[in-house]
Amino acid sequence: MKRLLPALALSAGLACTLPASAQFQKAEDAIKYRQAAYRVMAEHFGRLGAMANGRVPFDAKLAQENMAIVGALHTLPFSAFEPGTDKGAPNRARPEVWKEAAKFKAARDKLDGEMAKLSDAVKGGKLDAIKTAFGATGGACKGCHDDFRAKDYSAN
Ligand code: ASC
Repeated sequence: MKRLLPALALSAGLACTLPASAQFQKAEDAIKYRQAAYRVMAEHFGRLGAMANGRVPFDAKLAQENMAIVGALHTLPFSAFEPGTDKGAPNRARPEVWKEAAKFKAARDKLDGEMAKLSDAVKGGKLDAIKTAFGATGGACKGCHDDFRAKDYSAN
């Protein structure tokens, strides 16, 4: 018990510095997490796009590998837009992410739906269907960027 008490006091102290629902230690961690997820996703979405747009030859296996990564990553950033994570590190999230939470959720749902269709198309292995679904998914990315992403990074 003697050894447990300081540990309890320490964890209680730490808990006080965090918002109630925090999964991240600090806002900076959430910001870096979502930026990292977007960065890796963009890389693999881009590789898929290179095939969809004919810049590189279509390779069904490679398309599936890239899609698996994009499919896993695209939900991750949304766990990291907790209230209070507008500041903490330079970022481009506009205040509307939190002020218009229902609209942001709708944009996320739109992305989820288009991603599911893209995943089906990639599994189907037909380049025409992949092209169409890729375009629609890119449109969902862009729609959210237009409404919720600032042109410039915040200072902090
Ligand atoms: C990408 C990428 C995005 C989206 C967006 C679609 O490849 O990095 O953010 O597609 O540009 O409009």
